[in-house]
Parts: sequence; C-alpha cells; structure tokens
Amino acid sequence: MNAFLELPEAKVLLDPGDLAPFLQDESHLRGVLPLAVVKPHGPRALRELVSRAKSEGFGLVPRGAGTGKAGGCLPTGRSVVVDFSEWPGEIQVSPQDLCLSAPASAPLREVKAAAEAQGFFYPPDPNSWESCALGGTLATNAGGPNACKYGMTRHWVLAVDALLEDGEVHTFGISSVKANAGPNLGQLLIGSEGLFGFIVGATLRLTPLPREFATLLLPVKRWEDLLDLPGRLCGAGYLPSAFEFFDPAVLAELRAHGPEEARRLPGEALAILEFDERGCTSEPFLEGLLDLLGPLADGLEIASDARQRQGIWAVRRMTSAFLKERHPKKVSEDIVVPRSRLREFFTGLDRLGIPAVTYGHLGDGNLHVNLLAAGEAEPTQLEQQLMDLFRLALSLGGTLSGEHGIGLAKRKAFLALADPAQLRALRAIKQALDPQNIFNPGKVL
Ligand code: 2HG
Ligand code: ZN
Repeated sequence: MNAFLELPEAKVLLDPGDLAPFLQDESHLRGVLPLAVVKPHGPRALRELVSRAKSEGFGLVPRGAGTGKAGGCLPTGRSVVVDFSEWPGEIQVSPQDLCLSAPASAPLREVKAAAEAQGFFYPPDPNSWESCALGGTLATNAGGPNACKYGMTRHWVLAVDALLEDGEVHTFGISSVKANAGPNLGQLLIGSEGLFGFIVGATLRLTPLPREFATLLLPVKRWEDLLDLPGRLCGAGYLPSAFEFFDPAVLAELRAHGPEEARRLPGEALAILEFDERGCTSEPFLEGLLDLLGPLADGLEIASDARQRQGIWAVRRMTSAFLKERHPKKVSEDIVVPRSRLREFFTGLDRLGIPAVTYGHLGDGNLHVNLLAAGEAEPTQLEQQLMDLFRLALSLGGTLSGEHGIGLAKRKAFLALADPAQLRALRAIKQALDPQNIFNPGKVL
C-alpha cells in the first residue's frame, strides 16, 4: 500500500486523473505531477507529513483554491501538494474585539459575508474574492481595488496560526491592534508564499461596514488626462475606496465583444471611481469633487442605485477572464509605480515599444500590463520585454508585483532585479526557518 494512504487525519489523492487539476492555477504555467495530494483534516496529518518530507526529501506545496496568478501553488520537483480546502474550523466574529478568526479553508466570500452579517467590513477584495480561499489570500498577501484606500491583506491580519518545520501549529499575534512584543513573525508569514511554513488560520481586523457609496463612471476623450488624477485627488484630500481604469484598447475590446453591460461604456478611456465615506453622496461632497475634476467632469455618470453599481463592478471584475478568453496566450503583469509617476510610466512604456494594453488599479498605481500577443512572440523576446517593463517600473520607484506575488512566474526576474541585500536576508531567514527546504521549494527564491 502507498505510504501516504497511512497518513492520519487526511484524505489522500494518488490517481493521476485526480492529481491533474492540481497542475494548474490561474497563471499561464503548469506544474509537474506530484507524489500525492494530501488534504489534511487535523494537526496529526501535518506533523506526519513534515516528518516524512524531511526524512524522505520531498517538498510540501501549499494550495488554497488554486486561484493564484503566479504559479505559487504548482508542484515542482518531488513534492506533495498540501490542499487546505478541508482544514477544519469555523469563522467566528468577535464584535467587541473588532476581529474575526477563520481557518485557511474558509472561502473569502464567506469571511466577508460573516463580517457583514454583523455590520463589519473585511476589505481585502482580490478579483477572485468569490472563489478564492482565505489561506491563499494570506499566503500571497492578496489585494484588489479596495487596496487604494484600505491596503492589502497584511494590513488586516492581527494573528496568524502557522505550521512550522517542527511539525506543530503556532500562533503569532493577538486579537488586538496593539501588540509590540518583539518583531512580528506573523507578518513575515503573510505574503511569504509558503516559503517559511504554512498558514492554517488567522485572526483578522474588521472595521465598521460602509453604508454609503458614490460610484462614478468617468469617461475621458484623451486617456492621458486620467494619469494625473489619482495624485490630484489624493493631494486634495479625496481618497477613493477604488479607482480603476481601462485604457482605450481594453475599453474598445470590452465595448465590441464584452457582455451587454460593457457595450454602452462611454469614453475613449474610462475610470471607475468609488467613494465610501459617510457623506460621499451629499451635494457638498460631489460639488467639491466636480470642481476638482474641472472639464474632466463632462460626461461623468453617477450610479443611481445598487443595481447600477453592481453592473459597473461586474464589468470590471470580468475583464481579466474576458481578455484571457479572447487572447488565451496573453501574459498579464501587475507592476506598480507610485501614483505620482503614472504619466512617466506610460511615456516610458511607449518609448520601449512594448505592444501592451493596460487596465487595473490606477488609484494605487498597480497596473495590469497585458501582452496580448505573447503567444506569438519568441520566448527570448518576450522575456526581454518583461524585463524592460519591470526595469521601467523599478526606475520610477515601483515594483514588479503589486498583488499577484512572485511564485514561479516572476522568480527569474525577481532574482535578477531584487536588491542583493534583500535576497541575502530572505535566504538567511529561509535557512533558519526551513533548513531542509521542505516548504514550497523552488518558489520565489
Ligand atoms: C484584476 O485586477 C486581477 O482583474 C487580475 O488582479 C488581473 O488578470 C490579471 O492580470
Ligand atoms: Zn488586479
């Protein structure tokens, strides 16, 4: 009998047909067949797995719902996929402590709904929020449109329950925003993509649920006119809870081939702006905003009800899948530049002559630069274009990933472009926390 079948507290998959779905995530990459997929149901399974990984020399690859964009959960080399979808635990909201605890297996949709049911808000909203698992969002430090105002997943984590290389689950952090007894190991694990141990649960910070939304469609005739707007708005004290955009090429594709709601989208390029503070639908607020927008306000549309708001967001949320369907071999990046450097970024992109279309999170400078014809490019040419793109972002004080992480997809570029001191420190931490390199080997570093 296969030794994995003897694991306690676990479901084990061995059949190649059952393993096949685990070779993919939402990136353009594929993994290799793992030795097994293990779905742990309790700490004994993890203890045993860690001990075997060490003595038999295989890697442990964590997996949430497989919605990652960077190949971080794909098996490589001799490895076992540890799928946390059946990890036990319940979502528990603590109104008095303004927090919530949940297992890694909890769907993010349910985490957000549990908070909302009690009048609270858990803001992180990656595009996959309706299908991803909390554990994956913690491991990748996921972000989405709301990050513009509310920050990334890490800004909402108070405590982390993590499996370390001793095979035990430890808790780092407490149920309070104040905790300062030494450097924060929990935060080191958030966004670590499974390199230092596996996150099995967390305690998350909540905030009162916003109840008022001003959702605006801002079409522009010259799309460059959008580029200074995030900086101008923030500089004037307006902080949108989301500021998204479609460049002319993406907007034209959506209008020509997208769903019904996309056919009527106005403008040469289009921004979606949302505010969620109290008073944001009041006349003084909107008048102040119109003043600030000046001539850009011509054509501004304000969503009049929740249905219209949902329609706008539905189009934005399906853009990635829509483009993927039309250009199956496209490569999509997620660089960031500070919002004050957006104009320079696009001038630089034009100068490089990279055939790319762009949409994404203009408000925080996180841009999804899509190379739609990547499938037809020579691999070396594509690699060069991506390196040029990353270098451009770095030269403007930005970075090569805003929300999707490094995983396998950006590993080579990360190793080439990161500050050597950062790489040295990360490798030293990896060596200290995982001396036998069992946790997600071959990713990021
Ligand atoms: C989004 O903002 C997601 O729509 C996906 O982060 C972006 O496909 C992409 O690159
Ligand atoms: Zn995004």
